[in-house]
Amino acid sequence: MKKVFALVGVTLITALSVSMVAIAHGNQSKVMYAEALGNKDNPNVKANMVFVTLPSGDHEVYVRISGLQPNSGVYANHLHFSNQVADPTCEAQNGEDAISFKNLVADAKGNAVNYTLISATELPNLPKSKLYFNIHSNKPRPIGDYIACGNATTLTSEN
Ligand SMILES: [Cu+2]
Repeated sequence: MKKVFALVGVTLITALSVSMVAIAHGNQSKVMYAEALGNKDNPNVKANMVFVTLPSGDHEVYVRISGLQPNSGVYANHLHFSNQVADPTCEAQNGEDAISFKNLVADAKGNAVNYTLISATELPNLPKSKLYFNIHSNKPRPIGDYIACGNATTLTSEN
């Protein structure tokens, strides 16, 4: 019996030191979040975007949107940033570059969700500028003006 307890103890200590090493090396996930609100032509549109950078460097992105016209097709959505200006915003729409997510497809209730996995190889570093999340109109062209936007904030950071 004593041997079993000793083994459990060693396992716990090992697990604890592994996670402490992970924290010491800054191996935590980084999370960005944006709540996108519809512009004045699309007041009912609302979306949430969660962008998680895993310790491996891969990124997992989840978007949920509501208030679209029922069955109204596919919507391009991007996290915009800039290599020209430090603080691109929704208001200014001045992020000339973007990270693309899977299209959002409006269902019969005008809702949609997507999930995009972006590998560390595809996106080795997060942009240095501020970021904002755009959902684009799908008319008159496939990627039109934005219908909803939210400035991204970082919820947790490496430390
Ligand atoms: Cu865009």
